[in-house]
Amino acid sequence: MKLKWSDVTPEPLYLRRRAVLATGLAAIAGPALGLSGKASGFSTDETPNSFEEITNYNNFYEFGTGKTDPANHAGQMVTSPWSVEIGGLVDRPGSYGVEDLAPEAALEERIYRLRCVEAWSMVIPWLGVPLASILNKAGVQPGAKYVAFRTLHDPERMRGQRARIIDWPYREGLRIDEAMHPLTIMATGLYNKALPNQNGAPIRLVVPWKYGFKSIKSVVSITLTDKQPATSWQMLQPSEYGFYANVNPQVDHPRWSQATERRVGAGLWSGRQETPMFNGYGEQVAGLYAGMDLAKYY
Ligand SMILES: Nc1nc2c(c(=O)[nH]1)N[C@H]1C(S)=C(S)[C@@H](COP(=O)(O)O)O[C@H]1N2
Ligand SMILES: [Mo]
Repeated sequence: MKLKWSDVTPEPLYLRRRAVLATGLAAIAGPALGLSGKASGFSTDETPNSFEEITNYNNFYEFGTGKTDPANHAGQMVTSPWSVEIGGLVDRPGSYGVEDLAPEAALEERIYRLRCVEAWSMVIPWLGVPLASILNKAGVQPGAKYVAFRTLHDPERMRGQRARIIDWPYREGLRIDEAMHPLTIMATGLYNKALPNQNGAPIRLVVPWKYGFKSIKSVVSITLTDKQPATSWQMLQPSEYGFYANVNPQVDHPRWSQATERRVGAGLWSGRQETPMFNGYGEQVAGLYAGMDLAKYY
């Protein structure tokens, strides 16, 4: 699906709809989660980046390592039909259609900050469903401790896969409690539109308190396991990229500081901004890591 700038909902209309959604979600989910305050408790009230920024400044190494490579080449990826193989420690393994996993009526808007490990950030209005709702469809067995994800492998259409930067396909993983957390979603859209290919069509993970590389795009398989799965960036450079990859301004990347970030599109005069612990989602997720040494489990 090719999107034009003119296809996007005009901003005033979009913001009004967003306000309505936020109020509704806060009423339903806020009290249940013990969340209060701004927006819905899930969504930030920060201004989203423009559709143009979100879809033209990307990391999707399957299409090249340049920031505009995905916008230029991801159109070649075939995203329909598409199915996601769910297997491992589940009651109902099988091949699931995207429409079954994320039916239109179940889609929620989540406006999340995205913090790349390279120290740039954006605010993105995703459309998606909680990953928990997908895992529950497959029936998680008690022995499942981790979830492993894989991206499509198609070197013919994914030109970046002809280079061996990564041991393709791209792999990611989460601990089961991270996967079941209400902030963790599988997105199928953004700005009220189907996900553009460069953002991980037709379905991708979004985990807002972790560095962006955890949010694996164009997912074709989800496997529940009892062992921590190998993940692409950790396989590539374990001293620089860990399994957890929680946003943490106190633990620097060996080659640069993680204390601050550059908000894409912020303009020439606004400086770098401070990066908050867990990308600002600490109130919701810090409990997942109680007692863990986050410098060791980075
Ligand atoms: N399959 C796959 N998923 C991926 C990547 C990738 O190269 N391949 N890049 C990751 C990185 S580093 C980031 S920052 C985010 C960027 O998501 P966006 O382009 O939608 O903003 O996607 C992540 N998911
Ligand atoms: Mo990233």
